Amino acid sequence: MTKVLITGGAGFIGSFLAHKLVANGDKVIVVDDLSMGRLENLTDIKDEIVFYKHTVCDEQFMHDLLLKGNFDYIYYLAAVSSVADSVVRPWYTHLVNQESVVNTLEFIRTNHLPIKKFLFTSSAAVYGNTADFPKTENSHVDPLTPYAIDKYASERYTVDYGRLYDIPTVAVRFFNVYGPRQNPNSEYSGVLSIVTKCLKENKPFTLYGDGSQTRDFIYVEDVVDALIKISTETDELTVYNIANGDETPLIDVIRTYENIAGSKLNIIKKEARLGDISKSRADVSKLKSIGFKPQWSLHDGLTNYWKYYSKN
Ligand code: UD2
Repeated sequence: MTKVLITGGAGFIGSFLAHKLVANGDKVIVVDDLSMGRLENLTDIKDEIVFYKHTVCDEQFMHDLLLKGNFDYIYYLAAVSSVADSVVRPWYTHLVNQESVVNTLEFIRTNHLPIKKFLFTSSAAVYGNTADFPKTENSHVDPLTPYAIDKYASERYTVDYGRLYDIPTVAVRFFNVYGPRQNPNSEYSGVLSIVTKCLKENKPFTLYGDGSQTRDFIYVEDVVDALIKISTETDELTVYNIANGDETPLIDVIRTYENIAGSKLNIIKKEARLGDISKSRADVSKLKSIGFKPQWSLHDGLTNYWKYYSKN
């Protein structure tokens, strides 16, 4: 039986990945300190997985787990995913977002652990505000925050450990992932999680800027398919963008969502956020070249999201 470790497996994307791998018949082990993730995200599969409430920063714990685990695949999603938090607590977030990653890679190297793949999850944040458009994996990077710097460094370490020490590694850069279970509780949460909450609870939504800013939104189930494909069907030691490859103005997404929900969002307009990117789109040719095709249109993804949120 294939054994899989998911760090951050109680989070938004990690919990979807855990569900999918359990459904595929894999043995899934989740490590999550529940700082961002929630145990409820794993309720449906709680009897089928092994769950450790633990930080990935605890070296001894991670070493014991890696040594005893005999993992085939390691999906590294544990992170402090808030950019704003990384600006407030750069040292702490650095320990989680970079040091824990290198520590894990180093343990795999020095103990010759026979893994099939180590996959690290990075972010489109590494591109910063560079002019290249759309973003290919070879576009310039300009990581502007501790979060982006750590993500960039960790993806380089990941690919480099692969090249230097012959470990099967790969890294991915997420664009704007949306879907059920995304935590809407901070003003820096994914915009669609905030829109969903405001629609549902009839609360005012603050629109920063005029809504013409574009984003490349991808539904979480497509992200999970991409992750599994990248880890199981490629050997290239490289980085992949994970996105749809389309850009949609935020205001259009909001209008579509209002139609689906059958109610109007109460929009309050404010100045654009400092440093907000006006256009974002990924070039996904590399991901497509390994046979990935997104299955969820924005309309279908939002419809499913709304259905889920209306039930829960
Ligand atoms: C995403 C990532 C961020 C970083 C960045 C790099 C998420 C949640 N954030 O930021 O971590 O990687 O990409 O480029 O994935 N907005 C509103 N009202 C709100 C919230 C957001 O108008 O209440 C706007 C926001 O100003 C932006 C757009 O919605 O123009 C998308 O915001 P976001 O925080 O979901 O994602 P983004 O792309 O800014």
